[in-house]
Parts: sequence; C-alpha cells; structure tokens
Amino acid sequence: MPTTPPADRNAERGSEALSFPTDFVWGAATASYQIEGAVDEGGRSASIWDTFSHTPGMVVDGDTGDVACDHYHRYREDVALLADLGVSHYRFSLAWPRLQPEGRGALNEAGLDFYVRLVEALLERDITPWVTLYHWDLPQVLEDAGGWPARETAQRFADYSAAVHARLHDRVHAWTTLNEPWVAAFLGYAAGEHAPGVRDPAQALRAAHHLLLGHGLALEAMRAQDPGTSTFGITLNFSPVRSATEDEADVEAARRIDALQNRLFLDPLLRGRYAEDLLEDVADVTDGAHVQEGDLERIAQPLDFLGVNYYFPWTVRAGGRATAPSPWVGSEDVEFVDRGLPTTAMGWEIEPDGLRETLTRLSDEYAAPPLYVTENGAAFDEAPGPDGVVQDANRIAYLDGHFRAAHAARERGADVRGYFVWSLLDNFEWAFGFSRRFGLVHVDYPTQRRTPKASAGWYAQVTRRNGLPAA
Ligand code: IFM
Repeated sequence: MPTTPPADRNAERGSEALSFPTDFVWGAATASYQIEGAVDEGGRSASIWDTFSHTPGMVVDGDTGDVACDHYHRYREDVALLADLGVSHYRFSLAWPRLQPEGRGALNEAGLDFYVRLVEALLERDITPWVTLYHWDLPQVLEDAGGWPARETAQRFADYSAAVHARLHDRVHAWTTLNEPWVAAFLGYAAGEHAPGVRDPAQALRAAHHLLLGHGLALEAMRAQDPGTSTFGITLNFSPVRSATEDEADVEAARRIDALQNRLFLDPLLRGRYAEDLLEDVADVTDGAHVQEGDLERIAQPLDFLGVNYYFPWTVRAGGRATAPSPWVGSEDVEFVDRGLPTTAMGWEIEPDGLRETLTRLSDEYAAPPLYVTENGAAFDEAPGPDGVVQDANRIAYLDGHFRAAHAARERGADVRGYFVWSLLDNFEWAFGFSRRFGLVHVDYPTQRRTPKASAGWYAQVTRRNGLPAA
C-alpha cells in the first residue's frame, strides 16, 4: 500500500495549459431517480427508492424523489443546458420501474416513449446518449420477491436489459449495465443506509454476486441481438485505500478494505475469479454457496469499456471497535482515519491524485479495457448571490485538479478516453436528499428554476478548447 504523504501525492498538480486528444469525450451525468420525478406518471411502478424515501427517518428532511428536478417534464430545457455546456455525450440512467413496471414481461410503451423523446432531443443537438440500465431504482415488486440477494433478480435484469436494448439500439450505442454495484449491495443490504435498507452482511455478499451475474447475463443477451453497433460496459466506484502507517496491522487493514471496495468487483469482471484473500476475509459471513458453476465465466465476458467513478480515497488503520451496521462486511473493525485534508460538503477528502492512481492501477494491474471517468464532481453549498450568479470557485478548482489527474494518467499510459462530470443538475442525493448540491447547474426546487453556476461556464470553455487553460 502506498504511504506517500498527501502533500507529495498532490505535488504534480501543475498549472500549465493542457490539451486532450481530439476524440476525447466530454460529458455530464445524471441518474433517473435523482432527477426525473413524475413517479406516478406514464405507468411507472414504485421502486425501492420510493419506498425507502417515504419511510420516516431514512432521508434527510424527509425528502423524496417524487418531483426531484421534474426532468420528466423539463427534459428539453435540460438538453439545452447540455448543449450550452458544449458536451458531446450525456450519461443518464433508465428507470426500470418506468420501463417494466412488473419487473418482467413486455415493456411499458409510455415509459419507453419518454426515453425515445429524450434520446431524439439529444441527437437533434448532436449529443450522444450514454445509457446506464441500472442506477439503483429496482422495481419494488422485485425487492418483494427477494431483491438482489435472490438469484432470480439477475435473470430479471438480463431480460429487462435485452428488451430495452432491442428497442433502442438503433439510436443508443453505448450501454452500461450497472452503476456502482458496491453501493447497491453494501449500502443497500449491509449498512442499510440506502434502499432497501437491509442490514444483513450475508445478504449483501449475495446481492453483490447477483448484481455481477445480472451484468454478465445482460451482456450476453444484448450482444447476442446487437447488430455490431453497440459498445458494452459497467461502471464501478473506486477509492484507493491507504494505510495510516506502515505497521503490518494497518497495511493489512488497507488490504481488506481494498478487497471489499475495489477488487471484489474487478477480479470477477477482469480476471474471472474472486481473490483468495477476500474469500478468507468473508469466510465467517458466507460459505459462498450462492456462487454457482459457470457464474464467473459469464461475469468475465469482455468489456468494451470500464466506467470509473472516483470521488475520494480512504485511509485506514487496524484495531477500531467493530461497528454495526457497516458496509465493510467481515472487516467491521477497520478504522477510517481523517487526515485533515480539505473536504467537500459530503465530508469527502479532496485528493485529485487518487484519480490518477486509480486509472493507472486499472491500466497496469488489470490491463483494463478503455477507461471513461463516468463520474467525478463535488458537492458544495454555494447559493445564488444577489446578482443571481452562483460563484462556485471550489467546484472549478476541484474539477480542474481532477481533469489534470486524468491527463497525468493518460501521460503514464492509461487509456482514458472520456470524462463525465457529476452532475449536470443539483439533484436528489440519496440519503442526503436535496441537502447536497453536485450540479454544474443550480436548481431552485420550489420554482424548478435552473441557473448555470460559474463552473458551468468554466466547463463550457474546457469542452470547447478541449483542454485546460494555465491556472
Ligand atoms: O449522486 C451519486 C451518484 O448517484 C452515484 N455516484 C456518486 C454520486 C455522489 O454521491
């Protein structure tokens, strides 16, 4: 585990002008439940996030996604905002309960129609749609049938994916199966901080495996019917894990957290196996009987790209008190160390070099397929000033530093082909409700008024010059 002091790791953040290759993808990202609203319209059924957010005490201020950014009705305005940013790509997710309200069977035409209209509006502005099939809004009816801990849900996901792909592949060519299965499995089924709010470590490990299996089955089904025009991938959330000291026990703690956070997904996807050390770490939690013959081959099918979501690194040490509920299944006693670095409004450390480290590791250790940073961005609390302008210098500095880190990774040989800023709009930040604002565009929720922040103007310059000015 690297133990270089943080100051040195950030030292290479230069301030010179940088440029990216001409075909580099600049984009912005959102997700269905966080922006769409219209939860009862067009035949949509309830998702686990509708149930969870309506359960008292689960989301800050009792916020829900019932209206969110009302994107379902205002998507044309939002596509115009994307065009103003000068982005060539828009990453968004499809709401499974809108497309297949019963979690199985024929697609709901009204739900499909919404996404067809959105895709058409994007294509009219020369913006390429980059679709994610699952960003955490499982139909509640499938959770009632066992959710991701049930093997059957993987097959349901593959059927849904194939049905949607069959109807949209003529216009959509970039398909991501899952967004951040770590969050869905471990915050959803172990820590209970996310929907469906379950606190059962063994169920979380089953969920993680079935998410991966669903990815594999969906890839297989979509590829079998694709005319050769699509690319297929998955998005994972990565955090490099550092040990607080070089003591053996702390280094071991960092190994355990790296295994759970990063390798639990990377190894099956890119090496066709779970790592032995991880299996030993969780041996008291599961006997692994849910992993059936043939699963790993299915999961390890070739990827056309790997989506990388990066926000912050972890620093850990051994010997804390076991906390429950915890997402760190089998390693609940590892202690997370606050290094006193500047943080965003999420309390997440700002360390751009963690992105360079992540991209370089994927390239060097995993011989990963082409990489796209599918999410990176920051929550800060700036509000519009008296002149109506949102001066978010913190966000600009954050993005500038991380773009430079991605550039540095490219220089060191990582095949990084694009970058999607999280997020286009302020939106429903899961258990934090509307209290955290990640948007390039400010949203005044009572009026739904959109106001591009200073960072939006700055990002529009980056996309148009295809690079960064000297800072
Ligand atoms: O808002 C989320 C997004 O849905 C998934 N990745 C992290 C973002 C910030 O927490």
